[in-house]
Amino acid sequence: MRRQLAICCASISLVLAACGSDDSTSGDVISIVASDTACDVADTELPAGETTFEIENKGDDVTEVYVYAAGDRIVTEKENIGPGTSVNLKVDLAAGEYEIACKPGQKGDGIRQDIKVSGKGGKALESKYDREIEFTAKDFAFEGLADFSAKKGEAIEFKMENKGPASEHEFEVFLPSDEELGEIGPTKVGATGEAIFKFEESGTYRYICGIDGHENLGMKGTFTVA
Ligand SMILES: [Cu+2]
Repeated sequence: MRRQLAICCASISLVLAACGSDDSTSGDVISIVASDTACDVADTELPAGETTFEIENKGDDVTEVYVYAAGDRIVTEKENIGPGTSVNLKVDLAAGEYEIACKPGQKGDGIRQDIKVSGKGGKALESKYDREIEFTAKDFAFEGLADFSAKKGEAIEFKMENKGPASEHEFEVFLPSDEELGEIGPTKVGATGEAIFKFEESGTYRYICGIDGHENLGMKGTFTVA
């Protein structure tokens, strides 16, 4: 099914959900069928340059699709792909070896498919961040950060899933000087909040949940950057 999205956006203003993001295509169009158990990439040897992955989620769970370069460095990603929906993901890859990961349930390492890109063109990787860490907030504790530490200069995407049962939670990070570095804002039960933090200074960082009283209930901790 190849939808004419440019026409869709101009003439059917009610179909906003399908038009909210840049869903146009460029370069070769390669289909990816994501399900709860598979990540079928129609072509695994691609020419360098622009490619559009046309992703269809045939699973029962919300999924996301990542393109990784060597060392699990994230090239790009598309999140929140609902069951039965399709989205486009444009890439501009230089020659090299990559992996595509479909992540049913939007967690873990995902189902991986190797792809190889060859020829001239495309962009070398300039990742927005070096890696990501997933952790949870519950009433009233953070879990999954006990062993966390970072290298000076690393940029890391933090993904916090609120596992409830009742309260919203935040994740505020403070520099060794105790200035605030940044935060994941109030995140509802069942939702996942995200923020990218770049650690320019070494030392001990502190984090808390900034919602009234949660720090004193135990939602706090520290990690080191070295
Ligand atoms: Cu909290």
